[in-house]
Amino acid sequence: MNRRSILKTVAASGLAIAIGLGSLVAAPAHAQDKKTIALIPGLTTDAFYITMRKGAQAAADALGVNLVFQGAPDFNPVLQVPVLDAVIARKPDAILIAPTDTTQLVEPLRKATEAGIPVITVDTFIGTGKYQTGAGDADFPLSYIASDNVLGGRMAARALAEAIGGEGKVYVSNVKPGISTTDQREEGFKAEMAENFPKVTVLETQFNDNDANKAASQLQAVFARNADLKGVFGANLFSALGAGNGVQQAGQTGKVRVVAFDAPTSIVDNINSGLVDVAIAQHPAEIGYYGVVSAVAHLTGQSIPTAIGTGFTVIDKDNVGDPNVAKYIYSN
Ligand code: T6T
Repeated sequence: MNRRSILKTVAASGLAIAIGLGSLVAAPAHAQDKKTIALIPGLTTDAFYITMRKGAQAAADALGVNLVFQGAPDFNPVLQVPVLDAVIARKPDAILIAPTDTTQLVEPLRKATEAGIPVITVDTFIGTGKYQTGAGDADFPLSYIASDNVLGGRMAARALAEAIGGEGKVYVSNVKPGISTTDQREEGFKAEMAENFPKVTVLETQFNDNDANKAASQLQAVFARNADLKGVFGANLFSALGAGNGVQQAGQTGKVRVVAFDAPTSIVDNINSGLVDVAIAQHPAEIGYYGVVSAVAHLTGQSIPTAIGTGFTVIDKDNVGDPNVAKYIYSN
């Protein structure tokens, strides 16, 4: 191969990686002007955010920027705000954050913008999630990168309705009101049931504060009040884990059907044993990857989309063994 065709081949393979990165894949930054991007997760010990961090780190390595990962041990705005303040004080070049409350993070994040630090929200949003519109007082983040959570809730409703034969009592095991993602999943779930499954009764939502043990006790309490309970939708990792454990502890595996949002490693056993019918895996690594790419694009003078949607993979007993599906199971 002559020099020109080698260059062409290199350029072509580079193109696939660089789609959307524009000039960002050019020369790596010099050590002293290496940009630093901070990623603040909803909480540090959740496999969803651990997987997001891996995607973010992959992009940071590819683009020659530093990634700092700093968060609180629980999904709680009271704990997240001091972490955010500490990150702002270190003056990173950009902040990626999963805000733990749609309203309580607005003013703390405004401080970042006022300090000249661009903000992108990942996974969750503040305000309405419609950014850079000139409307409302929470549209200042540059971009929102996440799953379509209303759609995810609708997908969960269809899966659960199918599992229970289109009729009977179900409920949503959820974290707490005020979190954009889980609020939207519940909204989508209820809308889908109301529109397309009139024989399904959705009981009152049980809020577990992201505590799987509480979600398990709540399942048993709901079952004690409703012996004809047919199913439960666990609206995030801990809600689903706990609701599934509750079903197992009540001796109802396969009788009270479970649809889980998120895909921790334990989901494989839970699907294989029949405890969980369907898990809707988000693509957190994609969220992290595009978060860093977008931040670097902005920092190098490119315009960026105000919203980027990432995908889902629906996992059930028929495909859980397929490596192309299993790769979406979250890292620990
Ligand atoms: O479901 C994810 C995330 O999307 C949500 O905002 C909070 O809970 C998780 O992190 C799972 O625990």
